[in-house]
Amino acid sequence: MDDFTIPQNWAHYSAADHAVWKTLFERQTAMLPQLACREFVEGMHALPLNAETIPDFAALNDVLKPRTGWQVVAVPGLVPDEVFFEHLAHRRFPSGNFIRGADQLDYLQEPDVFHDVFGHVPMLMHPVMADFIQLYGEAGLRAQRIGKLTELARVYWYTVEFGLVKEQVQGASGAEEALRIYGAGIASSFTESGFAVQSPSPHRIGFDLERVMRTHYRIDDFQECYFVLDSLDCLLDLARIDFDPVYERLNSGPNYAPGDVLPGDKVFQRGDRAYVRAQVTA
Ligand code: HBI
Ligand code: FE
Repeated sequence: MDDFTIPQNWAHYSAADHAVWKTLFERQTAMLPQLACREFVEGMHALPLNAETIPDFAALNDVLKPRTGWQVVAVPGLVPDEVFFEHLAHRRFPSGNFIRGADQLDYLQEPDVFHDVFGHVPMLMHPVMADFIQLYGEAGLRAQRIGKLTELARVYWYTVEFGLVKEQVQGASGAEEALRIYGAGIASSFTESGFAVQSPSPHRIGFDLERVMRTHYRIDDFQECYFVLDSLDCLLDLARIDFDPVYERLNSGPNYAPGDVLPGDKVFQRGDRAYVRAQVTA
């Protein structure tokens, strides 16, 4: 099977490409120490990332591979699901080798090198996330064979892409609990980083596997709901779960809209949904 990998062709990036990286990189590195979880920030600092140039995957892999066994491979953009899962199952993270244009800093349809490298690779330095994404790749291959990919993809979406995690931080009056970003879709977005953590608009609800697998998500705008892990270690439990009985239960019962809050939810914050309402009337 064609694995869709291509050479990164680092020498082909233009000065304008590097300049876009610099803009994105400087915005996120200024903001994330206050908003992202400790593990993300540590991963970010431990990697050979800098503002001036788009990273060279070979240099990233020199640090990443000895740490968690992962490596970054270049692909032209979105790849077929099966190809994507095969890579993940073998601890290869496919990264778009292109970068968005300066006119698309805040929105793009296909994952580019900034989303894939800046958003995902810091967490791939963490052993728990490293194991979780590999197991997700294996689960994805199976889910695809048995027609359950829609449900499984929601787990990835609401964790790896848009997850928040509880963290103890030092507040003005001692240790307090805060919600922090670990999801790459948030961490790579200037506008959504602040929104996800600080806005009164979205719901923030404790992660529950079956609840999440019944919940639709939006791909075209900020999330209406973020799911919160008690700690990153919860991903390990999640990775060990036998999904087959869960899939079985999902054959009946409801699906939920992104903005729903249910009686059984552990609500960290019920959003006022002001942002969503403004979009509808706009
Ligand atoms: N391809 N390059 C790339 N990156 C992704 O995140 C990606 C993909 N192909 C399929 C896919 N994601 C998702 O649809 C699966 O997680 C279901
Ligand atoms: Fe992603």
